[in-house]
Amino acid sequence: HDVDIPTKEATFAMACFWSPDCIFGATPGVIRTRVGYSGGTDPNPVYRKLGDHTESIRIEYDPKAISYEKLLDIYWKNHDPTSKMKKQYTSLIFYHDEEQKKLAEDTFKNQEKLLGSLVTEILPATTFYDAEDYHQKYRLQQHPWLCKAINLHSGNDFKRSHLAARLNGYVYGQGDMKQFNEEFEKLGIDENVADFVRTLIIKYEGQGLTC
Ligand code: MHO
Repeated sequence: HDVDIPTKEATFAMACFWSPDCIFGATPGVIRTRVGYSGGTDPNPVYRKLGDHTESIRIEYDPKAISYEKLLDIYWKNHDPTSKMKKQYTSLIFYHDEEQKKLAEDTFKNQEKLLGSLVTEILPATTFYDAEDYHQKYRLQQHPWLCKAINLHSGNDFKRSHLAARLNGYVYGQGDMKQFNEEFEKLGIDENVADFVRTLIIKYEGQGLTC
């Protein structure tokens, strides 16, 4: 399930982390995702006791296949950076280097021109606490037959697997049939599994994400 190529990291907070896990997971060039808590100073946050942390997603991407600008574009388009939320769901960009910081600031200014004042904060990436296993690839985990068929069992499997990242998007209407048909063989899944995923692509196509 793993893809062994050099990756870079990107980290965002954009409200409930289940949807970004689907959106980025199905984006070509994204290799792995994991969801967690970051941005605060309270030690060892958990879902029922987040303290001053925010639901966040950490993305490992292939910089040869997708740019950080493109990831930022997806970030801005898929949440509302103008609405004041509680800390759990606020809008944050965590940069991993100076280049990401600069691009985050530039796109922030563009968004501000378009939308008015933003709540988004741009912060250095610090400790990222992985969320509980049941939050990892949450939409995929709603299909136990599928998870078992592709050999995903432990929480670590859900965090490390490239296939898990992609299917978590497809089973919730992200990516599309064309993209799926082009890549399912490369992902190493058989026709049985592919057919199961196709029924879900059809079911969720165009439905829009809730959380
Ligand atoms: N409505 C969902 C949000 C979960 S999200 C990971 C729930 O309360 O379970 O914040």
